[in-house]
Amino acid sequence: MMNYIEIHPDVKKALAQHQPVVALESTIITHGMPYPENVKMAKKVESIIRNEGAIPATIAIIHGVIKIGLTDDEIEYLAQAKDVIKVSKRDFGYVLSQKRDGATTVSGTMLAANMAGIKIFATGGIGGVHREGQITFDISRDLEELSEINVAVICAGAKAILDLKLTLEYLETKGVEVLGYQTKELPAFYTKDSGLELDYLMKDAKDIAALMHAKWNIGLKGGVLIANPIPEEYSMNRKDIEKMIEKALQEAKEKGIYGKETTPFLLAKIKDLTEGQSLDANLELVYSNALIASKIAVEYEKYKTSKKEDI
Ligand code: PSU
Ligand code: MN
Repeated sequence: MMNYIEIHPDVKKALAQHQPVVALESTIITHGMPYPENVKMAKKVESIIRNEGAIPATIAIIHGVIKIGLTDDEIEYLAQAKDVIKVSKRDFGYVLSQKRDGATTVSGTMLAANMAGIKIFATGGIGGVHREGQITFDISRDLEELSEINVAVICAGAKAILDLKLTLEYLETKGVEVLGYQTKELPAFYTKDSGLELDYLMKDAKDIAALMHAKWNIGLKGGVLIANPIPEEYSMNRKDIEKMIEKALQEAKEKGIYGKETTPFLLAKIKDLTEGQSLDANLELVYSNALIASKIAVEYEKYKTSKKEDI
C-alpha cells in the first residue's frame, strides 16, 4: 500500500500523537466550484480547521499517488489541472495504475481517510438518490460508503437536485444514522429546511463524539452523517432554488447527461442560473461544516483519551 499512499508529515504527526484530524474532499475543488474560488475555499477551510486546534487533510490523487493532506502548491495545481478524474471506489485502480490525477468524491474520500485512520470528514453536500432514481438507478456511491466505512461526515444535507426523501429511506435501509446538528429537520444544502424530519437532534460536538464511540465500540460498521444547516443569513429561498433546479434537471435530460457527469453538470448549471449567489452560499456552508467537524474531532480525541479506547 505504501507506494500508493502518501501522508503529509503534519497529518502523520497528528495521527501518531492522537491529535484531531479532519479530512476534506477534492471533487468539490475540481468539479464543484470554478477557479479561483475553489482555491480560496480549499485554503480557507484548512485555516478554519487549524484555528480550532485540528489538522486538515485534504485528500486527492496526484500523478497516481493518494495524498492524505495536500501542500498549498498541490491545491493550486489540482484546482487548475485539466482532465482530473472524479474518483469514487470504482476509479481508484485505474487512476493509480495510470498515474493520473484524481479528485475524490465523498465516497472516495471516506475510503482514503479510512486507510489513513482519519475518522472525521467535512464536506459541502453528499450525493444521494437522484430524482427518478427508481427508474435511472442513479444512486450515489456516497451512500454505500456511508454504510460501510467508519467515518463521520459533516455536511449541509444534500442538494435538492436529489430526491431527499428517497435518500433518507436509502440511508435508513443501509443503517446510517443521520443526525441533525442543532436541528430536527434535514437541511437541503442551499436552504436550512427540506420539510423532512430527522430522528435525532444533537446539541453539541461532545454528544456526537460520544455517539461515534458508542456505535464503533460495539463493533457496528458504517459512517455517521451529521447534517449541519447552512447559516441562516446565507440560506436561500426554497421556491427560487427549486425553479432553478427544475430548469437544470430538464436541460440535463435533454442533453442526455448520465452517470458521473450528472452531478457536476447540475452543480455548474445551478451556479449559472443563480448568477453566483449559490456559490456564495456554497462557500459559507462549507466553512460552517469545517468548523463543526473540527469541534467534533477535538471532542472525539478527548473522549478517546479519557476512556483509553483505541478506536
Ligand atoms: N454535491 C454538492 N457538491 C459537490 C458534490 C455533491 O453539492 O461537489 C460532489 C461530492 O464530491 C459528492 C459527489 O461526493 O459530488 C457525488 O457525485 P455522484 O452524485 O456522481 O455520486
Ligand atoms: Mn450517480
